[in-house]
Amino acid sequence: MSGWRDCRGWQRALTREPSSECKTPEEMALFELQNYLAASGCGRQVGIKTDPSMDESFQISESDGGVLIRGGRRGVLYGVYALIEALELGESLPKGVRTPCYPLRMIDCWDNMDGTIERGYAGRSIWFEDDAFCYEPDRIRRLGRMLAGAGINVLCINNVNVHMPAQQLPGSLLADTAALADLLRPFGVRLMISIDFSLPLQFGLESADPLDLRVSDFWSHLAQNVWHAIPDMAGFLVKADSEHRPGPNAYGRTHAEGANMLAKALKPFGGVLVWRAFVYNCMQDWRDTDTDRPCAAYDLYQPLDGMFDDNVILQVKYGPYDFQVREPVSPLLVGMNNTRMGMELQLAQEYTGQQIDIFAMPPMWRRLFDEMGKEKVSAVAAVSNLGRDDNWTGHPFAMLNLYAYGRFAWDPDTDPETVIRRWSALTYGFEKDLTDRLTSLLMESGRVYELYTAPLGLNWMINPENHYGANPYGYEFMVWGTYTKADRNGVGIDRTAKGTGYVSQYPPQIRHKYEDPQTCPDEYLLFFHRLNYDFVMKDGRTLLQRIYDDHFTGYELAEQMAETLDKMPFPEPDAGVIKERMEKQLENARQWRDVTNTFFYRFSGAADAKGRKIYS
Ligand code: GCW
Repeated sequence: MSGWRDCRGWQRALTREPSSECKTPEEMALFELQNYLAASGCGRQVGIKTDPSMDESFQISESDGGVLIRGGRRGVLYGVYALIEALELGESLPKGVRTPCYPLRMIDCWDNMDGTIERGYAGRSIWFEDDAFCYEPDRIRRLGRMLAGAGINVLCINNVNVHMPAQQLPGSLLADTAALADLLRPFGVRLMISIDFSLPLQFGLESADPLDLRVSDFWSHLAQNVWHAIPDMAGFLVKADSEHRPGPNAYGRTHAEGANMLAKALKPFGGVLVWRAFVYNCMQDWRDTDTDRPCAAYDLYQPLDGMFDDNVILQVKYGPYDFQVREPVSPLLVGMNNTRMGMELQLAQEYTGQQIDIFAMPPMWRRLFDEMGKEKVSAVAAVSNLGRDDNWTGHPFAMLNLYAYGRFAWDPDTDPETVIRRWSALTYGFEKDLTDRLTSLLMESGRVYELYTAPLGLNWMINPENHYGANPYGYEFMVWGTYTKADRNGVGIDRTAKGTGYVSQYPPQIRHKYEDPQTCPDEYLLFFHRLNYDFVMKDGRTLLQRIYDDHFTGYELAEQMAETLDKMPFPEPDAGVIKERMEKQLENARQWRDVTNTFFYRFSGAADAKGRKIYS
């Protein structure tokens, strides 16, 4: 990837680096506008008018050949980016007042201070190295432009599994965080940090009990320091009692007590406390059939509905497991009516191809928002797919997911195809038919990946260490509560009332759809049901034949994707990377197809009805 310096991708039209002179989003808005108008020679008269009461909203109006962008302090910057996109795409200008649906549109980075990124697939951290902050300010400004251009306004800079030299938190670490916040402020991006619930212990307190006054004083004092250094800090993010992280349970306290204590410390400064709901028994004995991991979060949090302070956001992963290719929306996201909720998505392709295999996420998000109802949450977050690689995301197409996430965060009614087409056109500027072809390839990409990896809701048949590659029994006897229970007769877990009862966590209209295998969508069939291989599916095929067919089809479609991409005139360096990764994807898909089909063939003893090769 030599010679490839922070390629501009969908922001190609912005030819000049964002200026270090701009200190506010209003100044940046003016700079970006002039930058664009000069470079594009578009000759339009464009004015900007700030109306602070509009905050993040903007309105673009046209009169007598002139254009006026009216908006709040941050709104005008969003307005400028919206104008530039419309002009670049040859679209008519956005009409009416545009306001983001969710006030908190977050990116959560799992960056560690040693420079590594947990589940990162695009190189090292952009701002950490050797246990310290380390970055080029220019690159941070480019990042700010990218986030603001996508409409994202909060960046959580460190891993929820906190590995920070805590002692420095009130000192040098804070000064450095403040310097980073200064660089991102002109883009309307505020920072958040992940904190360790047991931090008081590291400062010599004997306990981190949330009901101990010394503990709450400690946090209040820390919050004072943080907001003194960074007055517009967005808040703290916490992973507690989850995968061996410390939390309130150690002191016999509930998660509401733990979260509220922290929230109270942040309240005077307007900060939010984002509390993750990724809590389950990660030391399960696989012999224990009474425990079903997807039930865990709802069982724990639903009884606490209404008990969280109003500056707490309960952040829930989109599905009840963990970012699998296909999970139904978490019942917690539909079942908490008196708590501020946030949905957590994952741009990092941990289980979706690791930025090697192509996986465009907008169709998945469309489905999730439709299943959940956009009004159920008041915030969205997404685990970052960014890193120090020169193109930011490893695979150039992975940038689509960041861009599209921002669009969904502004408007959860976003149409997946439209957002993919816009990104494709902005990034590559192909003729219409090529853009159409790229758009439909990307639209299908998630489905293709699903077919050769995990069709019909068959999750977790992967390598446990790195979460990449076929390994049907990889998770079967582990402590993680992740089982498919394949045997010679069938596969899947019965999550109906007769089984683990998970389906009962949904309201009736959703429950009824899933609890009967005849009405349950095929994509979720083995998530909700345990079925024999000779079960007859809606299309008349047996379950086993569908498993075989889906894997064969997935591979064939991946081959077709490779052919289509080969004929597309991507510029270098994208062309080389796309080709090299597609080759790996094909290798991966072939392995996945054959390993999985052989696995089920060995158990069932039944050959493929179409006589295709299944290795014995
Ligand atoms: O599935 C797991 C990931 C961990 C991650 C965890 C979480 C940050 O494999 O790497 O830890 O989810 O979301 O907390």
